[in-house]
Amino acid sequence: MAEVKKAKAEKEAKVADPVAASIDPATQQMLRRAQELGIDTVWDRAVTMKQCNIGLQGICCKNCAMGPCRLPLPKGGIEGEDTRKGLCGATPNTIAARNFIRMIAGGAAAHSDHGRSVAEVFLSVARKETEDYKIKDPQKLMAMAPHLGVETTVEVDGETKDRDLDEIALEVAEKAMAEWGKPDGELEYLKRAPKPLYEKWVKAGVRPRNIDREIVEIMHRTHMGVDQDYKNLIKQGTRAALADGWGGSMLATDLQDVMFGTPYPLQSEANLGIMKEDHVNIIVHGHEPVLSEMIVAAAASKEMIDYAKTKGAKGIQLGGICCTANEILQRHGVPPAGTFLQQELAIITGACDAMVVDVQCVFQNLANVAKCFHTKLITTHPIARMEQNNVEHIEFDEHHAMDDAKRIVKMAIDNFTNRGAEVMIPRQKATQIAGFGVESIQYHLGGTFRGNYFTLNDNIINGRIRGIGGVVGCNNARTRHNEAHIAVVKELIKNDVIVLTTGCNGIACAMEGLLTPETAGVYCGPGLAEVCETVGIPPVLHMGSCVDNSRILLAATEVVNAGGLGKDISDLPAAGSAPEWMSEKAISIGQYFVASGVYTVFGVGLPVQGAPVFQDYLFNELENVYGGKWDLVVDPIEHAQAMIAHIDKKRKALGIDKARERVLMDMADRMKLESA
Ligand code: BF8
Repeated sequence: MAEVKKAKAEKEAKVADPVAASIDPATQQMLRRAQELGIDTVWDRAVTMKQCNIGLQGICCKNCAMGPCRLPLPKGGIEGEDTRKGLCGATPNTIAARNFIRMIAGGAAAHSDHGRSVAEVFLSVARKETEDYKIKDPQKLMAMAPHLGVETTVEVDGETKDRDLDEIALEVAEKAMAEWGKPDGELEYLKRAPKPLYEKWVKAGVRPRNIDREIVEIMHRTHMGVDQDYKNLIKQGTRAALADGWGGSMLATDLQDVMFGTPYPLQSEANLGIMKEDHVNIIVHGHEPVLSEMIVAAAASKEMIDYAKTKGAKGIQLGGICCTANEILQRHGVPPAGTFLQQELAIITGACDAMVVDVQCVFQNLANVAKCFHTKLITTHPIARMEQNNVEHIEFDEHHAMDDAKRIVKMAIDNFTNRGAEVMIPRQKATQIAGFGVESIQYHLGGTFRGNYFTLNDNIINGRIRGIGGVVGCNNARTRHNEAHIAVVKELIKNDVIVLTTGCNGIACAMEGLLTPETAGVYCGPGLAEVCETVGIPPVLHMGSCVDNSRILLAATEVVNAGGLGKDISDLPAAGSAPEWMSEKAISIGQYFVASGVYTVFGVGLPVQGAPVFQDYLFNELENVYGGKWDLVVDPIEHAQAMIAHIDKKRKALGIDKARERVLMDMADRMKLESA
């Protein structure tokens, strides 16, 4: 009844109810503020704009001009043969599979084109064409080189010597660039996966040949009148998704680490309360960190801080939204001002002197909101411009990156004095420890002396840690902001499941204060709490942006390699989750996790529900091919419980389902378990 009343009130008012829109008080406050000022936000638009029920179920085909053909499920479900078909005869399975893999193409393209941009900058570094970027982490370069087939040593007169670093960098850059378009072979990084997984990909015939080709082939196969077999369509979807996770995204992560530094744990804060009334506030938003890295440096320079002081500001406060935020958080401790859904709200504070956007997850409505304030909205990427005339475009170029960054920071400083009286910054912000990655987990769990994943494996085997949950992904204005993210994560850690997070889930967890070691004593089950307290880590480890989901793949591989928990990722007591997803990138990530052997649960809904046979293929049969499968569970507690049930199933299969005394396992013990 209360729900009906609320819906009715919303309908009459045509604006969102702030408390129903978000669990976060800062967001609620700013949403109220927006409504007072008569500025519409994504939540208000979600009240007035109804979703298309047929599109939601994935059974609308608009791939030719005889359509759109809409194939709704008959009322009361399908009895007997499913006779639905489009004008050309396309079945619901074909249509849903085409739509699904087109989403994979979109997601894989976004991640991988980001990776390509990074590789291009790295090529400029290797060719010494830019002064602004350098190799910051040569160790990471040496670590990634062999995976691209680049030698790091050379034989001279029968002696093995280290190769010149510049030479290695150039070859790595060229090899990396070739991954997008080489004519023969397969992606080099596929062999980083555990061998049994690689062999599954060989058997299924899904090894990506090069990144671009797999995405193009999706567009060809889903053109009118081409691939008409949902199994064959999803096979291509898998190829493109693997080209993302084990290709474009992984290369983006590696090369960003080489140029900008590999993240190590650091302290920061999160939420809109990081903005400061007496400072120049610059918010960077989007995904590619190449420009924001320079903005971080420019904003920290004495020259710019002194200049800000001449305008009456006490300093410069940099903050972020979305995954650009995660990138500069992980490496520099710059605090995120919020998740994807809070982007308009950062401007509505009235204290945002410049918002600098690059690519992906950027609302076009930002320009309309910026018009109501003094905020300079600056686009920076040639492929992502806005039509509104209040938007400035400063095109970033790696050859004069620092000049571009200084120009942008100066523009923000000059704008500080133009602020109106309408500043309102919520006070909420939470402390967080972020900056985890494959390397730092290894270090944290064993120190420099015996740094390895053995300690993690031992604690999983002895049952203190029940399993691993990867919880990632977006917010979605069709669900209550952050509610499912936080409920899923809390339910997992309560049940001793350690959580690896990326993307907007990472920001949501930070806002909720879940990214501190102290959280362990409050929310975790006794086993996980004990491990976190002993080692000094939070129970939720922030691994970075969405391209950094590749870090989760590699961490899982390290767990397999450390022994005792099976021979493949699909053997691990682990599960993946995206409770509030919305983006095509999430579908690509979901598919590469499934194809890497992970049981992957989505919330919200999946656009396959109108094609039950195709859905069943994703939700059940894919497990026979890769060991991983999709699932959809909307209720967050049931969602987490489904992950826990899967983790328990895997523990049982490994013979570690009985509570065990903590014993330090040696290699012989682990081998015994493996052969059990
Ligand atoms: O790439 S989690 S809303 S910001 S798509 Fe976008 Fe989703 Fe956030 Fe990062 Ni990922």
